[in-house]
Amino acid sequence: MKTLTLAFLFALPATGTPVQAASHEHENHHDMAAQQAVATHAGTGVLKAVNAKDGKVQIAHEPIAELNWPPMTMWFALRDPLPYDLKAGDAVRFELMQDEKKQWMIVKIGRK
Ligand SMILES: [Cu+2]
Repeated sequence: MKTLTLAFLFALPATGTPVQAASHEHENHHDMAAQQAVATHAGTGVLKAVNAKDGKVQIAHEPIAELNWPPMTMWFALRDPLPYDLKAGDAVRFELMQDEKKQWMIVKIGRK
C-alpha cells in the first residue's frame, strides 16, 4: 500500500511536466517559423527579361540546394527597383525571401 501511494504521488508531477514542456516547445516552434519566414536564400543565374513597370525580373537560375530547386527560368518580384546597370543577358547573383503571401521576392541583386 505504501508503494502504491508513493507511486501516485510521483505520478502527479510526472504528468504535469510533459504538458508544460509541450506548450513551451509549441511557442518555440512558432518563433522558428517566424525566423524561417524572413530567411533569405542566395542564388545565381542569368537575367533573361526585365519588367520594370511591374517590378519583376525573369531569371534563368542555377540550382538552389537550400530550397531543393532545380535550375529553371522563372519570374521573381523585386522588392526594390532594379539597379540601373543590370540588363537582360547579365549574369547575376541574388538573394530571395518569401513575402507575407509566400511569394518569392528578390531582396538583393547584383552582377555576378
Ligand atoms: Cu525557380
